[in-house]
Amino acid sequence: MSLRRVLLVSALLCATAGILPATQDVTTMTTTVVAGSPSSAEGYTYNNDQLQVTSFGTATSTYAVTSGADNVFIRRNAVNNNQSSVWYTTSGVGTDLSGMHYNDYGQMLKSNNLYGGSDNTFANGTLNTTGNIERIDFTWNSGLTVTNAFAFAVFDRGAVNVHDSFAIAAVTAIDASGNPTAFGALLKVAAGWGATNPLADFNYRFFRYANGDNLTATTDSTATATQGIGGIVITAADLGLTLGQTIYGYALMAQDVTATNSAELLDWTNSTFYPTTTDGNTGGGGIDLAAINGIAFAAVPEPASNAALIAIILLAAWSCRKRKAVSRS
Ligand SMILES: [Ca+2]
Ligand SMILES: [Ca+2]
Ligand SMILES: [Ca+2]
Repeated sequence: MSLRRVLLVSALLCATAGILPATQDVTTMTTTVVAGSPSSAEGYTYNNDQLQVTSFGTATSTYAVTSGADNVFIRRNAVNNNQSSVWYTTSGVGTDLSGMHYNDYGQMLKSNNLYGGSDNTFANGTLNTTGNIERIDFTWNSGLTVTNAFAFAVFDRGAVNVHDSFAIAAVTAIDASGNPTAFGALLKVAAGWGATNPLADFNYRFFRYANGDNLTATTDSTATATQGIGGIVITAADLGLTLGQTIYGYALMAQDVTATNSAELLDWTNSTFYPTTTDGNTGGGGIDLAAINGIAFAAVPEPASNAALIAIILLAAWSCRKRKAVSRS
């Protein structure tokens, strides 16, 4: 095989081995239960179990957890009530809850535990079902290298086909404390995704808080409901990233963000870019994140990288030449 032919075949293979397909629903989940010992908080018994996601599947790929974020930052406006809403899965015994009690909203969000999450995350207002959250950042201090297997994922509590809209952008630079200093392209995901819930309906209880990220003194914990969990994969291509690029995490926002560049995305206290009137509807800021955030995933087995493909082709070409040389001798 001539060198020109090797390069042509390599180029064709590289073109088809590009970045994985765009936003796909999560259809299956593999989980591990880490059992805890019951304890009390805010008048309830928490079993302190953790239902961890270890991998999940889409129609075409399986993704496994590769790492967790070092930092989480909850960015709030100074206009709406300084509130948070959380849900915890009920255990089936009296008013007991399955998971762990978290004292901090951000730590709860990145705890890799399907037994809890946030409710109406980006809804703005004064009702106790709303608050002042505009952006949530999950960052890795040492950065992540973008491969063609790399992905993030977002999980929402809700009914099939009515999962909430949101916006997401990769963090492309951070300061010494892990705060984003630059963002990549903004991706808006419309409401109505999730034709399959990989976690079936369960019973849960709402907890409302009126002290920012502090989750130690609930103002109301009377309401209960039943829903499942859906998930959606966000690939490097979805975020406009290139192979080999170093990123430092991602930020979630409501879909009504009007920012069109990195400088505007950074400016979460500017109501021109981050409206302080975001509603809690499915097509607004009503996303109910499962506590599976700030996790990097990778498709398994990892698709061969472009470099690996070129190496395989060159090896095959070399082996062909060698065989020809042997047959001539
Ligand atoms: Ca939802
Ligand atoms: Ca808002
Ligand atoms: Ca909601």
